[in-house]
Amino acid sequence: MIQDMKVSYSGVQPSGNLTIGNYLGAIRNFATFSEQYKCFYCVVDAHAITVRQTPADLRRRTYETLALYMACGLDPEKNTLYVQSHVPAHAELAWALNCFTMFGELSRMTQFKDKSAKHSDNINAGLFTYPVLMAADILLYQTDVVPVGIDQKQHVELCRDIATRFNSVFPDTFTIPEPIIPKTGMKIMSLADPTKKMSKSDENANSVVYILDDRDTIIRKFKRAVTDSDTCVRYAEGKDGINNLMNIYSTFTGKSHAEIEHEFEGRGYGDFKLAVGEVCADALRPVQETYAALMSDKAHLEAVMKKGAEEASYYARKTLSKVQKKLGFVQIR
Ligand code: ATP
Ligand code: LTN
Repeated sequence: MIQDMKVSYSGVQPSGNLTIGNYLGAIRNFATFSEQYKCFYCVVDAHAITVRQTPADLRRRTYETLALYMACGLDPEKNTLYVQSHVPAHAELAWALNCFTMFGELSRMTQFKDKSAKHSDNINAGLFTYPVLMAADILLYQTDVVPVGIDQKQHVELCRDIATRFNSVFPDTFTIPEPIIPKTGMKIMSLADPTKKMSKSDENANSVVYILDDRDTIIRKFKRAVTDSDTCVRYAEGKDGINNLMNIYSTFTGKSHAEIEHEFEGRGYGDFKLAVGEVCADALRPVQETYAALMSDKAHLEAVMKKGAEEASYYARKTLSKVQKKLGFVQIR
């Protein structure tokens, strides 16, 4: 709680062009908390460097991710929007929490196993302790809810375990957060391999629909999406490609699977794929227009970053100094 309001916190890595998975699973939902919660949404650049990044790209994507937050409806007057590296308390708390996190717990994290398989030449300690920095992000703001896609549920659960362990030694330090996973859109799959999560760092651009793809590209990508040899649009086990397209259509339109099956009865996959492409392109158009306007004013984005960093630092320092006192660190002013 901050000033009698519950707190919502989430983050996105500036590690690539954002996808409709990031949009439907996370960012689109962030704005729904703005009225009733005190909201902090962070561009987590420190997390992004756990995988090798080209510095100029990381810098550009940091601006782009902030602009996309705003284009997706996050008003910087109502939400604290900021960049993780601008608030050093994150790194400081992460160190303390490292000392309350077990090697075995981190070894079990699915994202660590996946990413270390994918980047076998660079299995660095940061990749291993990534969830501890994420726990620090969340716990610094006494967060109540963390809106994320289902792939991040395990990390939020570890954060709860770390906070509970810390609180059992030093009572009343942290609020224990809850993950909030959307009912639809929680896991958008790759269009080329619908058994794999759609991911912004996928090398095959055709498997991913980016928030900033133009209408023709969106429609072309959906047209090419891998499906099956059946012809009937229905949700069923073993039809991963169609199930994924139905989930995407359902998340954009609010229609249930039964309604979608009814709408496309007697029509082939071609019609359905075109319809998915169209609803997606229509929904993204206003986001793309606002984004273009925001990106043309870098000074404004920097002003938002600065204000966000000041606001976030105020709350983060409060929690950090409470933790430091409890741990027995000498405070000097
Ligand atoms: P990377 O490929 O670099 O690991 P990513 O595409 O998985 O990145 P993140 O920055 O790790 O994206 O995730 C930001 C948010 O988007 C998280 O809340 C995550 O759960 C959500 N998210 C990412 N991909 C998907 C997806 N395919 N479906 C639903 N939610 C997703
Ligand atoms: N690990 C997340 C990004 C992230 C995050 C957070 C999400 C970093 N810090 C705090 C929620 C809360 C990811 O890879 N998607």
